[in-house]
Amino acid sequence: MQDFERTFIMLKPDAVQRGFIGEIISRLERTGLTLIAMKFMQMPDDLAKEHYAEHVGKPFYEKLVTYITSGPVLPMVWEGANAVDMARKILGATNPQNAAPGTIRADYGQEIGRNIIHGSDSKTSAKREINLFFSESELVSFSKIDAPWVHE
Ligand code: DAT
Ligand code: MG
Repeated sequence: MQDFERTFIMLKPDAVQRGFIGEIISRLERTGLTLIAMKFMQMPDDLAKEHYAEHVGKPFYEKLVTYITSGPVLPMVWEGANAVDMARKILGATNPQNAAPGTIRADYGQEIGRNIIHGSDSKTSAKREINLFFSESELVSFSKIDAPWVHE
């Protein structure tokens, strides 16, 4: 089996408030990606600012931080073959109005400022974001029993 990649995925406050936690996790699970860490938390302001540091100064930055700290979020780490790109495809385009049907953002969202879910955009950001939300000991490495039926 190939070397697995890890990606950081987070359900945003709208996904939590609208009751889509279970459905969205199910959609990720059934792709064969493996959940190796999760938390349920109200994101502190400083963590939100660090998470979205690349967007400082952009016109939507303040609203983005307000949105992500407006209610509980559910940060997760998922592992699998080509996990970063695969998850981005499953999430869909940033703006739900441009996202392909069948993607999470298209199926659950209407607006870019309420786009349901976050996913790392590269291996480098995945590493940075995972370290921001989880310590090494919180990442649970294990072999899933169906692995030979998911991977060659
Ligand atoms: P993504 O979340 O797809 O990686 P991003 O990193 O460019 O997108 O932006 C982070 C979040 O900021 C995004 O999920 C929604 C919000 N956002 C991005 N571009 C925006 C814009 N032009 N107007 C309003 N919100 C925006
Ligand atoms: Mg991004």
